[in-house]
Amino acid sequence: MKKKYNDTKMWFNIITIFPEMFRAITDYGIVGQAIKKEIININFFNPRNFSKNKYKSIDNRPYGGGPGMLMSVEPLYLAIKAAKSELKDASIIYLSPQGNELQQSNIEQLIKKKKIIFICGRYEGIDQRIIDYQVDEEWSIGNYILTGGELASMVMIDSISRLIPGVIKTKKSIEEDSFSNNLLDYPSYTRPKIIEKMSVPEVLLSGNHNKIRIWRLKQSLGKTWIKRPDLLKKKY
Ligand code: 4F9
Repeated sequence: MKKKYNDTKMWFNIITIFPEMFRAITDYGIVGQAIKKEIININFFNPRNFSKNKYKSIDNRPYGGGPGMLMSVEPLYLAIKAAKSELKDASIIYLSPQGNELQQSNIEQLIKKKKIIFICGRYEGIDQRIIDYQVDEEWSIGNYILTGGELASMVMIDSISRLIPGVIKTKKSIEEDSFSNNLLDYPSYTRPKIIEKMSVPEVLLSGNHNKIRIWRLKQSLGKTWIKRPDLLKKKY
């Protein structure tokens, strides 16, 4: 089937032995809607379907010994080949604790790629030759270990997807995000004015938009100063 490419559409091919896990993002919320609207396209390539041995095994022992197993090279390699042939010129991303730690600014760059193949490792990881010869970028979502790369890929897809034009309705809500200005969010309130004796800051009810803007900036600066002084260093 011929696929139409356009400027804003984002294509993700995912190499995983657990494609069903991705229902957590494909079947719900904003990413789910964007897939329905065909702003985002996600396809899966399961190494198990490329395993040539009798038991369809997809793990193997590491050379040199040691605990645990690695993903088998051949099924993984064939899955990558299939994913590449369906998505020409895609960047190949591998999620692991060895990668650079992802920042919002990196996500803003990644959205420009339009076509991304994610390799989700399981067990103790993947053969170094795949990383050396196939992978373009290796990223970490934080300094902790997961049971596999699927959740990390979903985190990346989720944060990339919300920046695609048409996925989130108002551009303003993206521009005002924490981190896009290196400040934490100001506190927000909605109706009613008072609940169980807890009230809304008076200034927000004043209708004075300039005063409100200054109050919000002060709140953002104060909160960032106390909770994330590292972000202020980046700003100035
Ligand atoms: C991937 C951890 C990205 C942090 C992949 C086990 C991972 C990970 N960021 N942990 N497999």
